[in-house]
Amino acid sequence: MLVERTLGFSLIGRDFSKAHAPRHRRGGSKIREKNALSTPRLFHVGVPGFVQSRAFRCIWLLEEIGVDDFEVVMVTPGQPYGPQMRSYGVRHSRKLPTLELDGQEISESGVICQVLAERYAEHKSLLGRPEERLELLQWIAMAETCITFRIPLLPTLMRPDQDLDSIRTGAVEPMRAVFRDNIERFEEHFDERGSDYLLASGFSAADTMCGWSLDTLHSWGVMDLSAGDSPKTLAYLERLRARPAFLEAEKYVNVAPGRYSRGCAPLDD
Ligand SMILES: N[C@@H](CCC(=O)N[C@@H](CS)C(=O)NCC(=O)O)C(=O)O
Repeated sequence: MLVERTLGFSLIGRDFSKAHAPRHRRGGSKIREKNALSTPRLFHVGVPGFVQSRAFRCIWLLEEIGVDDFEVVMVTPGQPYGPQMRSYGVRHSRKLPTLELDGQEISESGVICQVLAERYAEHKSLLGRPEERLELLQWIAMAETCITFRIPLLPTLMRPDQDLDSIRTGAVEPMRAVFRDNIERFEEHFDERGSDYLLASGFSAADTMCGWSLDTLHSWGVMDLSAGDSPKTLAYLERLRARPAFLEAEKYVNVAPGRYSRGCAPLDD
């Protein structure tokens, strides 16, 4: 299988032995039945109207593909994620998203999106064409780097003896300039390509990755796409937000901590 080739080990036949291990439900997804795959389980958190963790990218991707059989565990915001996930059997990961898949614990939203896209590629490919692979991987990585605080600004931000004004001029404004420049990267891309999505071949995992970044930073006002100089990137974000799979994935932010199956249906513990 593609996913096994990527990871370099077999994902099939591994055992979940923990108390909250995902159920391998019968009669679920046609995709799962056909390939005898286990149920992917993602850990996620959200604060309504403010933020959804990067697990959003992965749930959105599963929705785009049409995977019926997956589980989402919502943890409690504001409390360390590691101990909460450990109560569900996660051993090492402390960050969201974490994916449990066939006994493996997988971190990093970009890796998770790629692994899931490869796993279900036969059903619907969100990996673009073979000749777009390099581009796909670059966008997947850029989704994280375009929203990261620049390292040289961090010492300024973290100094204990400074007031709000000096933080603003020393770290926040320079960072805004970096974000503005990052938006230009998207704007140039859509200017040159004239495509609706990042890859010329259509919607892909690159869009679920960069889409969360643009959506989050635009909502926070950190990357202002409405300022007038990035109309194509704004239109791109609006296209993404209108996708039924995006709207489905948004629902989890409103539910209480606990386990859910697709469509936010609560699962018994
Ligand atoms: N590059 C990682 C970033 C993971 C990350 O920082 N996740 C946040 C939530 S979206 C988190 O777990 N924060 C808690 C912490 O840093 O302790 C990814 O893409 O998954």
